Amino acid sequence: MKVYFCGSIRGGRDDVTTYQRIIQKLKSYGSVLTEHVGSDTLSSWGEAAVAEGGDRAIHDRDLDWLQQCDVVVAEVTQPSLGVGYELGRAVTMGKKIFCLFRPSSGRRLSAMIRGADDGGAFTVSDYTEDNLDQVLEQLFRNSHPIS
Ligand code: 6IA
Repeated sequence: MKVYFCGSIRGGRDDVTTYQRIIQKLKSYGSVLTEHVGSDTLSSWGEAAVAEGGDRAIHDRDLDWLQQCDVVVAEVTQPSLGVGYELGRAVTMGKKIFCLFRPSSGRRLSAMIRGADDGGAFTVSDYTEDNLDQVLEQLFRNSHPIS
């Protein structure tokens, strides 16, 4: 199974250790196409230097991976335009989507994400640092992605 993980990059890197935890867990279900999202060395400003082809190349490569994946997992606590865009594109591609939100952050999730939960292909799950593993296990137990 190919998993596309979304997490904030230029939107802010406050939750990067949580992204790393999620990615580690996701690797027990399949290959994670976007492991760099959890990278410690990817600062919110410095990634342009790393990406030789610039923003266009990042966008096109990510959409290509999004097309290939079986399931999209997005950590949506830290607001990110890129993550919101990826989710919108994933919906039109008909992908299975799991969003993870941490209410203890004190933030309120966008109505466009919370309100997209249809109890089927698009789900939003609230989690805590303590129950993250169990929430992921439950999501993957109940899902039947293609291949
Ligand atoms: O608006 P944001 O930057 O917060 O958007 C974050 C989302 O867009 C993530 O879920 C990524 O999938 C995608 N994204 C944004 N910037 C990059 C990027 N930069 N590389 C890959 N995906 C990105 C360069 C990284 C470097 C290691 C080559």
